[in-house]
Amino acid sequence: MSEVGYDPKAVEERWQAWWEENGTNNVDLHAATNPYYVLMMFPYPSAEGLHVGNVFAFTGADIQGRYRRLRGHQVFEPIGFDAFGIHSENFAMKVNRHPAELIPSNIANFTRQLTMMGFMFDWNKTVDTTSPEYYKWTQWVFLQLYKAGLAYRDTKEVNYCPDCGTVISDEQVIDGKCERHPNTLVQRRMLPCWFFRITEFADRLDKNLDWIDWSERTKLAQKGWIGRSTGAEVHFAVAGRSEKITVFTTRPDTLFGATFMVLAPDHPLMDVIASEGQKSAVSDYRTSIKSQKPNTEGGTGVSPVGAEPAADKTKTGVFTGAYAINPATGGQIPIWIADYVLMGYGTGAIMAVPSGDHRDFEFATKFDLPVQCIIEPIVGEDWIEHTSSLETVPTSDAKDAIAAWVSAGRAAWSGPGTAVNSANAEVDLNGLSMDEAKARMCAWLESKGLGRAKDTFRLRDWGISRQRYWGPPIPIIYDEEGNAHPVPEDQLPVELPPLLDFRPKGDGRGPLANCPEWMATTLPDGRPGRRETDVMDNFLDSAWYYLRYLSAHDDEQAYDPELVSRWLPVDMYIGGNEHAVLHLLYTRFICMGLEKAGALTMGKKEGMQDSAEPFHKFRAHGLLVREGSKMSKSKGNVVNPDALAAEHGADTLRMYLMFLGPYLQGGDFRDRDIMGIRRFLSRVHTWYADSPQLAVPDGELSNSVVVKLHKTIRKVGSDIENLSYNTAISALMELHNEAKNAEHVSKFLCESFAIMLAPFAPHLAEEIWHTYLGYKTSVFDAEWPDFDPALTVEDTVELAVQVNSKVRSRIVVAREANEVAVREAAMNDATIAEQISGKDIVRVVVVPGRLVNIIVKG
Ligand code: ANZ
Ligand code: ZN
Repeated sequence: MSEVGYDPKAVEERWQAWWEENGTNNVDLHAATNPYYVLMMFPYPSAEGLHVGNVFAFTGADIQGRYRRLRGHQVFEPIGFDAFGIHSENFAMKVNRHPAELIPSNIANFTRQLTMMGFMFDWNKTVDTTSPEYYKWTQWVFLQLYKAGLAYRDTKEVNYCPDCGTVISDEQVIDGKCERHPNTLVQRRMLPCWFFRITEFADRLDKNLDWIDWSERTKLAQKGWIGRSTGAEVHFAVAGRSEKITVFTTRPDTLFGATFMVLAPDHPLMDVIASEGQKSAVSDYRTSIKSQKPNTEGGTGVSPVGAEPAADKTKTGVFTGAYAINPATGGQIPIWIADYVLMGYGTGAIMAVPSGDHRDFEFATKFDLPVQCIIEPIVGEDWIEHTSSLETVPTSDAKDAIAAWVSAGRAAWSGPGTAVNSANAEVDLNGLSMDEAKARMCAWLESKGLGRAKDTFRLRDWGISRQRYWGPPIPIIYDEEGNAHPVPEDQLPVELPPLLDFRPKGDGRGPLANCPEWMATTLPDGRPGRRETDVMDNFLDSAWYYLRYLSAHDDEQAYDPELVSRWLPVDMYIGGNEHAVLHLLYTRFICMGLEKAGALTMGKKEGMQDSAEPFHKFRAHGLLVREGSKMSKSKGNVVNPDALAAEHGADTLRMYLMFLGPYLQGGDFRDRDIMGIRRFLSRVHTWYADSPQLAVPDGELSNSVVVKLHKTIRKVGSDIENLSYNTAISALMELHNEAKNAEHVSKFLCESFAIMLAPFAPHLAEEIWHTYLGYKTSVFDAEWPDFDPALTVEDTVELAVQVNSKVRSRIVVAREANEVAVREAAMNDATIAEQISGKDIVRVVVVPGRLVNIIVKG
């Protein structure tokens, strides 16, 4: 097979220049009548340049954009740079340069590489989050949320990474360690910080995941993070006092079995209710907990949200000397304090039901507290998962033993069962199933004002303060009393001063705090003021960038409402699942917040049940691995796309990456396989160079080629829509094999193949379109070919078509096609249509599976 003529470098340079000259990729946002917004997670422009993993992700998104365009949409496919943040800042410190100095050359390098790969980006609408023209509006977003009551400052326990020298968000803590410093335990520090009230939307953020068209694994991760618990809030009176203790429980059905209460060590009521005799024991216990090293792995410090203290840990706690009244039994129950109850979850207080909850059972066992059985277990095969007991349960006769042990208070049971010992004069749960008992208990509590059904979420407010330099300053000014005032919108941006020493000092204050000239300012009312010195979390920059793309150079507004309602929600968003609970949750919150502030109204899209959801569809792409392990810098197995593109061409690299495996699952990068794609594209090129002289009218193609072509059109279209690129490429290869061995080709075949190749190998397709198929306009202004459904059914038969009993043509139809369909197919056949045109049809005879005979007159 000769490679004569295929010079990827020349082809790619030619068409990239042509696209730029002709503005092929630029869309008129205001004029679009059939808009399609395809978005990919924009990159952080690192000094190392584009990673082949980025190329993998972007190619998959670019195929969507190019395909939709061929389907008649005006496609907006923007790109930008997420250049603020610790990552850039740490790198700058490492190489002893200023980040502001490094970013422009990194962006220039990324731009070169992205252009080289032939993505359909509209370069007129690109953004750089570190430019004042961009972050002016990031600060504006903050102010909108502030006005809507969604931004607040609070001094609470936050996650502090000593190596980062800053507070980080809950989402950036992985198993108690910093996501950037996997060996560094995150500390819990009391610091004044700014928060976004994401918890206000917890219910909505969770519920929308039930219908939104996103990758399942992304939705699952987000649901887990939001962490809805369905249960009830119950109020307990404190004996002899006016205070009430409210608990959150997922098991209101077990209220009759609540034999004590436990409060978190830092529960605010603790100082009030502890009895004189127990005050010092309580305070000693609290001190002992505080002094323990902050740790989230079974230690006794306060854990970040989501981290449960290890189950096998021996329980500690002390009696407060106070008693509460169980509202169901009317009995007095002791109130304890223990660190297995966390202040940051629910209400920071629990009703302890040792017969139903293993942690409570362990605690009751250790401190000799009463256990009251309130459930008759339904013991199944999985009994062991639901049991915890004082003694070792014998496995032989366990099933029988369990029920007896639970009723004797020798074991706790968390599995299914029937309520027992659960009645008072007003409410009777006995004999009910767990769910029935929950509902009845909630109804009773509500009727008595003692509680209500309620859901609790693990999600906590988003801490956005960073005590670092490389981010947009939070637009707040303090007066001399320390009250916060928003910076007036017409004074934005609050520019980041060009600090030479931007290293964090680790004192809990940002580097801007060492810049008194910058801090000193004036309040709108003329009083002296002091600027906030924290900068905003990098995730805020990326939480609204898809809005800014639409108005990238608009000095008057963050985004144009008309464009927002025309283009949003984004039709297809593609990115990595590592952002499931960070970026993807924050963006959803930001849109809900901006909508609440009256600052955002998106358009309507089919199937969208919430007007503030920014992404109609989201698909998480897979990961690229190399020899079995994830490609990453630390493993030293990162592949540089420059060398590969230079050697084989961007089209080959694009197509190779898409051919590695299912796009949504990822694939293994093996360098040697790239030659297979290179040879394929060469053969395609040669075929076009040789074929046109063989072209015949469509009707004269052999049937097997026709069927193959129509099946391929159907398959490639639906595969692209399902992001199944590897199978689409296989289908193109098969079609090409069949076509190149065929005696003849037709115009429709040659054009269809070029169009179908175009999303994958845009440069070569453009070359073919112009040089061999003779067009003067872009292949991307062509129309995706239509397939004939009758030709694509799997089980087909070939029928002879006769006109006045003479065979004139052959058609392929579905074996099960009915007479009407067969007749229609016969009449529509190009040859037959010509033969019978202008004649009277007397009769049509269909012999199933064999022939059609059309009798005509005249
Ligand atoms: C009584 C009860 C009886 C409970 C029973 C469980 C089983 P999830 O599913 O994680 O939401 N709880 C509530 N707040 C807590 C806190 N701040 N720290 C530690 N534990 C807390 O768990 C909810 C259950 O965990 C609640 O339901 C409560 O114990 C406990 F047979 O209440 B339960
Ligand atoms: Zn860190």
